[in-house]
Amino acid sequence: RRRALEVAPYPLPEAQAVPSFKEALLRPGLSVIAEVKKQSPSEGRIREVDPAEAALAYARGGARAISVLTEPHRFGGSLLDLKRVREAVDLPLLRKDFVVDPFMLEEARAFGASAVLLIVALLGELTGAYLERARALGLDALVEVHTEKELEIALEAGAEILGVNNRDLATLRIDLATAPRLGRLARDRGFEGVLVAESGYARKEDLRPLAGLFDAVLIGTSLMKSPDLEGALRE
Ligand code: IGP
Repeated sequence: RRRALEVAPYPLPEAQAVPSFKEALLRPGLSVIAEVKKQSPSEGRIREVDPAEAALAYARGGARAISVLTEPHRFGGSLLDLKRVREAVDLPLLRKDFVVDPFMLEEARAFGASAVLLIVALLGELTGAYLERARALGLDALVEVHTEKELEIALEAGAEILGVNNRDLATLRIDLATAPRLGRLARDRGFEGVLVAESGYARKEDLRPLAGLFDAVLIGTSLMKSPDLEGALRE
């Protein structure tokens, strides 16, 4: 165990019991992870919203889990947003951030997350070590890939929840063919875990290629932009 992992930059609140992210996604049908996201690099300002109120509307609309952006500079999020959402709803929460330090896992746990996002494009061969650390803290990990090479690393690392991002994080471009393509490839390679399609979903018919292949879909922008958060989810 590396010594650096034992040194906390600041004291954290004691972690509370949280519901299982993985179990929630495995319920029958395509589970929706609804995202609270006030701004993004591709959209700029999306919506001025109280994260707790948005999460409540999502919960009433039938979301099975909620993703909360905590990244401050590009996405206008914070750990306080995560904490507020934790206090507002009973659903499992995903801490959505660019995790690049093990301490961010401890933070996620302390502020009420059930799961963290691990982006293979950022972590590369370190993905397995982060996955192990997350597990040791009782956190699920959504391991995000966008290419075949990244998929290989994720499978090698032992990911149990695999997220295929339709958005290329370098160009910010969306291609909705990415998720079905890499999802199928993952299943062909024997992946039996939870499959999550991410980014760019705005219309009901966009979800059709996911049926029977994916367990869940992560939707942010299109929900955030709709005047009625609860109604948009029910559709
Ligand atoms: C949601 P969208 O297009 O519905 O807003 O996408 C989610 O997939 C997106 O926010 C996301 C993301 C990320 C954000 C996926 N991976 C990594 C920040 C970092």
